[in-house]
Amino acid sequence: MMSREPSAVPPASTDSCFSLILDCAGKQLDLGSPQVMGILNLTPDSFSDGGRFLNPDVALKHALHMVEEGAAVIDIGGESTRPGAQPVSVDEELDRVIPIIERLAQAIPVPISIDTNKPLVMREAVSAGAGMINDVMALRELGALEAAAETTVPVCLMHMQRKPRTMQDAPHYGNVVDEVRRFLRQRLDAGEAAGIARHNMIVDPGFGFGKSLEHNLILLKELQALDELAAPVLVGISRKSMVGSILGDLPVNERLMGSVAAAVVAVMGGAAIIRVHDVRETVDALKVASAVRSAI
Ligand code: 9MG
Repeated sequence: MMSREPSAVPPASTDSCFSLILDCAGKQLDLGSPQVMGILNLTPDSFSDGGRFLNPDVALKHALHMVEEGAAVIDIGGESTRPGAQPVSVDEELDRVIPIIERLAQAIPVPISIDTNKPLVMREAVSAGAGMINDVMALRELGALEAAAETTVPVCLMHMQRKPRTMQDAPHYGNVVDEVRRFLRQRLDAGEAAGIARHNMIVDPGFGFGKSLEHNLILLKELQALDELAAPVLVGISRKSMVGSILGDLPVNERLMGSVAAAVVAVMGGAAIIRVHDVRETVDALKVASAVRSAI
């Protein structure tokens, strides 16, 4: 079992209206200060790191490295959600993620999050040791609400217009902030009605999921509008095309600085969890942002 040095991140403002410590199947995720979620894609076709972690030993080594760098939670996915991605069968997804979750759950002190929208994958992943569900479909698949409620682990509900294959075909909103907030409120209500504790739900505006660059920028600028939902906010911008576009169409492997800048802006806007590929750089930047945010 790895040990982790206590985080030196100063506590964020104490006016949060959500539970600061999430119980992730026995492992804790302390949201008293902004935390970093490290990405582990076990897919051949993810936009940034597709194919890099198909070898289980390489995947485990990378996860351990992210924990050493300060990741407070590791998000494991077996199906790409990039625009145009092809769907994966339940069996294929289970084959990709379950063996890694079983091994990793024993090896790291931080929670594992399962990135899936499939009810069976949610159940099996939590049985294998995952302590959080990250669903880009916000539990809209048939049976997902019930599966998530049964597991009793925290769930991240993300906004997406349409589905990954078509979401970037001319996305349109009247008022993107109002519509995203209304959607997330409705999914929180649906989760609660299905038996998920309110304090166990996280919300995510879904940067890049059915949104133009302008929609993403407005959402990031107005992130605080989600405070009304009284739930921790998770933000995923790492290496996404919005960063590449702002920086003059930079390729994926040159988006580190832009991604870190966006993470800082998100934390200043109240984000509690930042989902990233580059853990160490983001952890350092968030320590600075968090110190400024909590200054009195
Ligand atoms: C799986 N995945 C890819 N991008 C994401 C994002 O922005 N948020 C969440 N919650 N998951 C994401």
